[in-house]
Amino acid sequence: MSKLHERTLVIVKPDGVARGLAGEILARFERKGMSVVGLKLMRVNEATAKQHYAEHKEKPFFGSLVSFITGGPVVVLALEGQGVIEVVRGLVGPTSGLKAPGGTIRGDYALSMQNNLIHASDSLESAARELELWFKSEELVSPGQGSGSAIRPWVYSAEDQKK
Ligand code: FUP
Repeated sequence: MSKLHERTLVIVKPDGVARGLAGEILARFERKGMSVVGLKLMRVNEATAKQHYAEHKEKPFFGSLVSFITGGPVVVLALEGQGVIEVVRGLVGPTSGLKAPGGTIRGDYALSMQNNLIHASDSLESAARELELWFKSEELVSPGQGSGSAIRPWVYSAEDQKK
């Protein structure tokens, strides 16, 4: 697949949705030039939450994390673009809102470790696993068919577009 079509999974967690920040957060990704290829508001059931956070199942905060993410609606996004997995992690910032620098999403809007507004896949493997867990294939548009197609020639150089 073209490097411009890398994909990542982003969740605006219940705190972000309840605080009315979903639009603000989505706008940051749109302004960066990324393409939205999947988007929905939904409730998370416990089984999906546990699968999503499976790597943390032995951690002391696991139960609290599952309660938190299932405690209200979330907005789930699939984003596409060159290097999006790493670029989105950079825009989101370090895990704790207390440590995240200003300019990052968590740094600008969060004051907690758990209530840190947003989840973003951290590797190609987790992005593939999480996109599959959260989206049915028919809920995602084809590569290159997401939002922002009109600006793509300005976001990417001619060289980028050959990748
Ligand atoms: P991140 O990749 O930055 O979202 O963070 P992790 O995958 O390390 O952790 C997943 C979630 O667990 C975080 F978003 C917040 C929560 N967490 C805690 O509540 N306490 C901790 O000590 C570590 C993480």
